[in-house]
Amino acid sequence: MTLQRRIRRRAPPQGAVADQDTQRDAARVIARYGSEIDILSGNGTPIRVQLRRRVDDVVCGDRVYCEEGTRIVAQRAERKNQLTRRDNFDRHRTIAANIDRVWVVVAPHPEIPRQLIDRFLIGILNLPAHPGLVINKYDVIDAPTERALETVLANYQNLDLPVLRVSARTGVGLEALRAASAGGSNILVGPSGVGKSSLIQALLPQENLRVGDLGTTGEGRHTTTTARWYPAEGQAAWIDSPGVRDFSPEIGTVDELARGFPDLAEHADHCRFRNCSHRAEPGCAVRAAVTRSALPAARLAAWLEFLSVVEDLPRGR
Ligand SMILES: Nc1nc2c(ncn2[C@@H]2O[C@H](COP(=O)(O)OP(=O)(O)O)[C@@H](O)[C@H]2O)c(=O)[nH]1
Ligand SMILES: [Mg+2]
Ligand SMILES: [Zn+2]
Repeated sequence: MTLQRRIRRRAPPQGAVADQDTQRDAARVIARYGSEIDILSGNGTPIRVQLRRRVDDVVCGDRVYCEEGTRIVAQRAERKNQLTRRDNFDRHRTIAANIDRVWVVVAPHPEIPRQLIDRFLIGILNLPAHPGLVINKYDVIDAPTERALETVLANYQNLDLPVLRVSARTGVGLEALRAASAGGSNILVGPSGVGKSSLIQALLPQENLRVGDLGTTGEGRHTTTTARWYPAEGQAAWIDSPGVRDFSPEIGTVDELARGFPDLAEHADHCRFRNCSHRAEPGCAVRAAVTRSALPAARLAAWLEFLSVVEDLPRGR
């Protein structure tokens, strides 16, 4: 699937939605299963309730109200934001809503999916939400892999991007991850098999997550199929999500693209032309920054790749 097809404009919001100030006694949606959802009850146990077609746009992380004395959802509270991806049939799938931080989880083997990281960054900064990078399976990294990893990570040094090197297996780095997650909702995204579910399991031993190898035969695959909300201490929450091989940010304009490149924007303020594309214009401060090694060349390359895609999008809706 081409990148062009994968970057699209945002779908309009829909559904029966309550505005912010009536949200007080709404219940958190833990997970969605077809026309039913699990919500978090007052004592922390899940309750299965029914959706109606009129209030169908409900996902993990949403807040909903039930009809008085029933287990039927009457209304969904307004969302702060939502993370959406395109499925194999090119349909928009909202993965989760009301997200404060998005942690892109990767493993050092077979290799760091750098394009996936770039794409997620653009999407996350446009939600908007705080991005973070988690390098899991640090217990099995060898010296050459670590050197290759550090080369990739150096590209992101000018971003306000926490990078945590962790191991769900040995517990290394988990306290740093827990500390960085405090007081908000945190979703783990990334490819299958990198250890997203294992990380939440290690952080919340009282929970019982589906963890397992891809391609395990016999028993079937113990992988995550729908996003799930896990409340944690101190008003924090973790959201486990199904693995994605690819992700395309839902952006349609150059301004939205620029939001995904704050490290370029810092220099772009000094370009001679206000709408400089940083391709070949004279007086381009972004290219000058690359020349004097103040900006990694890979970041400019990533910008230019996405820019041609956004410029080729059809105008208007
Ligand atoms: N060596 C090692 N293996 C891990 C680590 N975290 C997870 N795994 C293994 O990686 C596989 C996939 O883990 P899982 O949590 O299901 O990945 P997910 O698809 O991202 O949710 C499982 O076999 C885990 O035991 C880690 O830190 N180190
Ligand atoms: Mg999983
Ligand atoms: Zn420029």
